[in-house]
Parts: sequence; structure tokens; C-alpha cells
Amino acid sequence: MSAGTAHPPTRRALVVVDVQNDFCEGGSLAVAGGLSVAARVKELLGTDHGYDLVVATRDHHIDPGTHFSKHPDFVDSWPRHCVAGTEGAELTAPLEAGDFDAVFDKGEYAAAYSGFEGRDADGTGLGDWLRAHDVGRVDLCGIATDHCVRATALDAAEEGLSPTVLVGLTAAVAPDRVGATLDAWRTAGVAVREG
Ligand code: VGL
Repeated sequence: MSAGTAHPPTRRALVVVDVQNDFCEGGSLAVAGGLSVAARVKELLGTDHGYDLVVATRDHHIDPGTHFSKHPDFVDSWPRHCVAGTEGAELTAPLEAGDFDAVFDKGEYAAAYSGFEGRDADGTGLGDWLRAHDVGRVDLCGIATDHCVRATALDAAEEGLSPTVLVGLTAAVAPDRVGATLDAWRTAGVAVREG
């Protein structure tokens, strides 16, 4: 038997979802408000924010099939974005990889909206990494409210991580669909705070 004492995970993490150049003004799939999210998340990270750990996710496409389209519908298909190794896939300044305890990349060969599909440089998935670091609760922010933040928060609820979305620190592709996202979160037990 292990000598360790079993206890519920006690630490709290902030998950910053897909704040990447292509999702911000000037990028190939620009979301209005993205640059402001980047600046305000950086500001938060410079405060006494109280998170034990801070991680980021990134869309990181190589050949994601029908996720890319020359005639995107902006629901299931999209212009090329966040191609691995390009400037568009980088975290948006002033954020940088050094701000984070780990960065999780996802979507190499298929659409991957949830950060829980992401893996760090060692190949560890976000859920396993959080469990290994004794995280029992997460807050989330980032881009886009109605796609990757939505999916990551729903998976966080599934993983038992009592998620709270800091909705004022998110930006939406389609602001008129945020209401449906809030409904889906409420149903799944995802809490929402302004910021
Ligand atoms: C995202 C659209 C396409 C996101 C990713 O990060 O929310 N949105 N791919």
C-alpha cells in the first residue's frame, strides 16, 4: 500500500483557452475582442490572483480535414487557422508561453474544440496533468466563448473539476449564440462569473 493519505484534490487552476494570434484581430479567424482578452488575462496573471497553477491550451492544426474549408460555415468549418509552426498559432502578446505552468496543444489531425483533447510537450493530456497536480477546481477564460471555451468548460464539468467561466475574459465568434452557451453551461453545472 502507498503511504500517502488519500485526500480530495485541493488546488485551483486557471485554464486559458486558445488565446492565439489567428483568433485575435488581424488573424485569419479573428474574433472581436480577442486582443483585449489577451491584454486583460496578462494583467490578471500579474496580480495576486490566487491560482495555484495557470495553464494554456492552443489550437495546433496540421491537417485537420474538414475543419478547414475554402467556403467555411463558421460553425463546423473554418478558414485555415492556428497552423502548427506559424505565427498565427502562437499565444497572443503580451501573453507568452513562459506565463504558464504548461501548454496543451490540440487538433493536429481533426477538429478539437476542447482543451481536454490537448497534450503538453511530454504527451500528457490536460485532465491527467490536472489530476497529477492535485487540481480539484478550475476557472476558465479565453477564445472563443461559443466554441473552445464552451467545450473545455463542459469537459471540465464532466471531469468533476467544478468549473467557473470568467465570461468577461472571453470573446465570442457569434455573440448572438452566447445565450445558448450559457444555457448549456448552466445545465451541465458550469458556473459563470463576470471576470
Ligand atoms: C475555435 C473555431 C475554430 C476556438 C477553434 O478556439 O474557439 N473556434 N477552431
